Amino acid sequence: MNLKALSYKLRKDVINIIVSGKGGHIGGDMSVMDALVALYFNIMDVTPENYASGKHDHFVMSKGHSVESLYAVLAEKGFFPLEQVLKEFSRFGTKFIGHPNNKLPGIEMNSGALGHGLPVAVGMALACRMDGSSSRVYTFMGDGELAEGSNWEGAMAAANYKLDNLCALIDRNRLQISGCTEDVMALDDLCAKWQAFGWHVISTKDGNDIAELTAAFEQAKQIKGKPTMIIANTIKGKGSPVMENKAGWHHHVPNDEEYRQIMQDLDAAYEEALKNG
Ligand SMILES: Cc1ncc(C[n+]2csc(CCOP(=O)(O)OP(=O)(O)O)c2C)c(N)n1
Ligand SMILES: [Mg+2]
Repeated sequence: MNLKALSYKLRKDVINIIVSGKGGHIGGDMSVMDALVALYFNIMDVTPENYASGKHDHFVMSKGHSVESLYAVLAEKGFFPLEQVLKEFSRFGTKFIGHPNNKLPGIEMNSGALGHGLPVAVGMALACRMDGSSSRVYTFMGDGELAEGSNWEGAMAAANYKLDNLCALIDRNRLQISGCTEDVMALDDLCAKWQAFGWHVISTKDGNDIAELTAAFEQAKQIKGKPTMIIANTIKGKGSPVMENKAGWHHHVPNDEEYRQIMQDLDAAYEEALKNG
């Protein structure tokens, strides 16, 4: 499968989900999509078939506001039909709400209140080890999310317990809800911070490059005695200049003209990926 092309097809699904539900965190959906595609299609052992057994790799979407990207990926994996997401997302009484909900197949943890994914993933990784399970635990966080102090308690605990079955990823798009992370709550030197907390750190050159991300996840599997943090240097709104690097597109529903332009850009990127793939 041409995963680069798939990532642009899934971005189009996300745009349609957001337009159908009249709301959504579009910018962070676009920046994290390539990491989700690399994880779900190259790395993680989890399918609709093995999910009920509990014997599979585990994922926590800590940056829960990017749920639309997770819905698109889980639909592509066959956990539920995309048509159902399009029909139900954000409508009254649905399970397809605006943040991850563990009543849905494929979603193990409710999230959305930032800062809880890593601490819970630490507990899941510890539980896997105590059960003698070889399953690995993954969690994706936002960079703005790191302002929550609970992350740093999780960071200490993961290193303390030498959780080499845990791999976290930061969607380092350098924007949060109201502007640049470095203006709102400065994070750099982010690599040095995680290293000081006892983690193996991989900083990607291009956090929207599926091959580079896949190599990073593979490297993490080889690391013994410590957890791994992948800092994915991404572009918020990746896929169309209409959305890219704009804080105002953190949560935004495209109007008709924006929608047409974004879909045209995503189609062009899809075709380009097919040609080069
Ligand atoms: C505890 C908590 N406080 C505030 C919010 C509101 N909120 C939703 S998204 C967001 C910004 C997150 O920025 P970042 O983690 O960088 O996400 P991304 O850029 O990947 O979309 C905030 C403050 C929240 N969801 N949870
Ligand atoms: Mg961010």
